[in-house]
Amino acid sequence: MTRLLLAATAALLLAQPANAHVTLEKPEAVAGQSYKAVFRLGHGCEGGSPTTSFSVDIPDAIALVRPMPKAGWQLKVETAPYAKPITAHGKDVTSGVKKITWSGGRVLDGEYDEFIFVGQLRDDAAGALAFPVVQKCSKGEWRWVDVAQPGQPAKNPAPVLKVTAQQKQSALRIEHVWSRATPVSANVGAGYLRITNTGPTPDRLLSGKSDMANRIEVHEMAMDGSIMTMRQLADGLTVQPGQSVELKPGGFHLMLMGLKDPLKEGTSFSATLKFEKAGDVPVTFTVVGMGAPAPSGAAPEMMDHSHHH
Ligand SMILES: [Cu+2]
Repeated sequence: MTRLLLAATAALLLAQPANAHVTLEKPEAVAGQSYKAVFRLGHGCEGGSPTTSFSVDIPDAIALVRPMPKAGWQLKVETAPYAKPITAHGKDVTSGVKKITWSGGRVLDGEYDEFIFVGQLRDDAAGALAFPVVQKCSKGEWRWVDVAQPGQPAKNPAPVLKVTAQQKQSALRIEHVWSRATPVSANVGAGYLRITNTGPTPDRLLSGKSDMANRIEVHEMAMDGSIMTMRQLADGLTVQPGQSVELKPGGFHLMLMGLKDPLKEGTSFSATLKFEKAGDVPVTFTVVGMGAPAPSGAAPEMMDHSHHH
């Protein structure tokens, strides 16, 4: 129902005014994806004068732009530094095409033609992206550069691309989130859970935060010879695609540093986990008794955590 309503609203918003004579073949795109812009030219200038030049300004939200040459037309590009670099093939690209002009060709008034480029929508691109176009003819020109304001349609509208935000669907499944009660004197606590990565790329648990503690670190416990040691994983804990990682007593765990109140059996507390890609993920820890085993479904205990720190 909601989706239908949204679709209907989008269709209304995208409906081009009757006088829009340069339009984009595909007026919708998703941020972070490549986009092929096909500008459709429907007619010449006033008096039926044939079109001889077509130029388009490239907004900052689209980068790595490459124009498509057209037989019989000269292609000219103007480049400029980007407001911020964009990464392509592992390298930072700091400048690119900001204006494209096709000129020297001829489109008669009764004919149809297309002008094309490809580019990359930035991850943070959003909303209505206007591409100001200047169409020059043998006699006169059209400046399709106006942007509609609320309640005020554009007189000579620039072609507009509606960019929707990237779908940030979490590829992580987080289960068995639990903790253990702490003695009154304790200033640290531990948190355990299982992370499953159902997505196609690795992600990393970096840290966490909660009102219960000053900060939450990711720790690993391991044997150093015959001594059990604990260290913070400064680079976080990586979860590979298709894999599960269990944070459990005796292994990986979350460390609540600077505990503000003792953790009490039978209570729960909320926290936010921070992942490199998935971002902030809210979780709720269930606190079991000091000597109690892990809740059912969680990993079997390997070693009690209370001997550490
Ligand atoms: Cu620890």
